[in-house]
Amino acid sequence: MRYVDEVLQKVIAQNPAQPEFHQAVQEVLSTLSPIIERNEELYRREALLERLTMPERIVTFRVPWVDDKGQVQVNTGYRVQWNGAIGPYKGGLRLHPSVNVGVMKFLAFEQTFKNSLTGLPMGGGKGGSDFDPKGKSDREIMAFCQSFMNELYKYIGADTDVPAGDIGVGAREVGYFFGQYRRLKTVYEGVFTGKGLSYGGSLARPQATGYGLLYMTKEMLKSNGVDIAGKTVVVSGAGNVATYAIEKAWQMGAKPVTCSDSTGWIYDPDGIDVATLIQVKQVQRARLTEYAKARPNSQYHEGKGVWTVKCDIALPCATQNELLIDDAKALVANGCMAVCEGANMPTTMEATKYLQDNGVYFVPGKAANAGGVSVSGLEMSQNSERLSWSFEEVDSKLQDIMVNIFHNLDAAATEFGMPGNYVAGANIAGFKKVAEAMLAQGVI
Ligand code: NDP
Ligand code: 2IT
Repeated sequence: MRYVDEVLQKVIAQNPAQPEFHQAVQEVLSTLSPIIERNEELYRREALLERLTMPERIVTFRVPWVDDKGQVQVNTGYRVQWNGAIGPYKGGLRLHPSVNVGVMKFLAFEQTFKNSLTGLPMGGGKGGSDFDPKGKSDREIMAFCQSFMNELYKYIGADTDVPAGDIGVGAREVGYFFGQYRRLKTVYEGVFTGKGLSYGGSLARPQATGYGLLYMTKEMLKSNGVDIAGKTVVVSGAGNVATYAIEKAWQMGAKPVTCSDSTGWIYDPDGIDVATLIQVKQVQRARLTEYAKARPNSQYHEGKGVWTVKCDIALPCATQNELLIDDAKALVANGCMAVCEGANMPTTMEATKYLQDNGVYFVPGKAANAGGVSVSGLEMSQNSERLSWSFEEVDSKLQDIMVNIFHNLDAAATEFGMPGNYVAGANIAGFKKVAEAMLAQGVI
């Protein structure tokens, strides 16, 4: 049996009831064969894939907090430190009721390859909790964040593990986490990224994932002879990634016409208005029904549906497994030419294969959404030298990083006999650096 298949079987057997984790490992291993086969004996002897598919450490902890009625609530907290071979663990914290250990593991595993692709010295990690921030007061959010940090502070630090935002964690939550860390440790250090500008944050970090997604999309299309200007774009999500993807799509002369949240979606024939979206989701923290009220030409629909809208480019920016096989069929039938993932693993393997088989350019999240963690890496650099760079400087470095990632994965796909397969290219290019560092460091 092929080494990659043996390891996948072990992963599935040893990690029961973790379907998202199995999916992430399968997606990576199924494309690594060409590079594994070049060094199979060495990799087997070193148990390289067994080590790469197992976290260095998982911390699981209790998070008790008091709600506004005086009732004690209890959530589970996690930090998964996947692989530190190329730098301190780095990755976001997610607050969402769907969080469990399998979801955390898939995200930390993906993050390891993503961070490698950025070219910056960051290992892979992820964390979070099954806490649901929806409908909570500011005080309840703070109480939760402080309690979470009362345990997490022991395991993180500027040179060990540097968390950031993800679903349900934005500037407000990062502020509460950072404040509690500083209080407990009596140290002022760059232990978090995505911080506010007044306490060590980087300009352009809020925009970085969405902007980076569009820089990647534009470069990928350009290398295939296509201009992004004038293209119709459908976007899912209405949070950090979606909002700034929509903004940058406009700036590139494309027209983003949809967005969505966990209850419904918007089709705006005039294009999504970024100011209204920010007002509704970031300021009011309201449902998208409020967007429709403010923009009478737009249509609000309950449930899922953005992938049924005719488009040239689709950008899933909400959550995992939100683009299924029927969605892929609808996109192909409507003439969609490119899918670039803003979210982590939003497309199922079956849908990905269908898109690729039907000639749709497909860039996986670990490459396409790497702009966020890249600017996190730049925030760490600024914190280390105790300086702040201008928006233009950060943004220009972000553009260079995204363009480089594309050309690296494109070259890797070609070198290993799968030209145009950006999934394989991203996995191989991300794997190379981590594998080399692990082998160099011995049996760790
Ligand atoms: P936000 O919390 O800012 O926004 C998430 C959006 O997706 C919201 O509109 C939310 O709806 C919707 N959503 C979340 N979960 C679900 C679900 N289960 N079903 C339907 N809709 C859902 O998160 P981000 O924008 O930061 O993250 C979005 C994706 O991008 C995630 O996959 C994340 O891992 C990934 N990512 C984020 C990066 C970052 O820097 N923030 C970097 C790289 C990747 P509602 O408004 O109703 O909650
Ligand atoms: O999935 C991701 O890359 C993020 N949520 C951002 C991680 C980071 O450390 O900036």
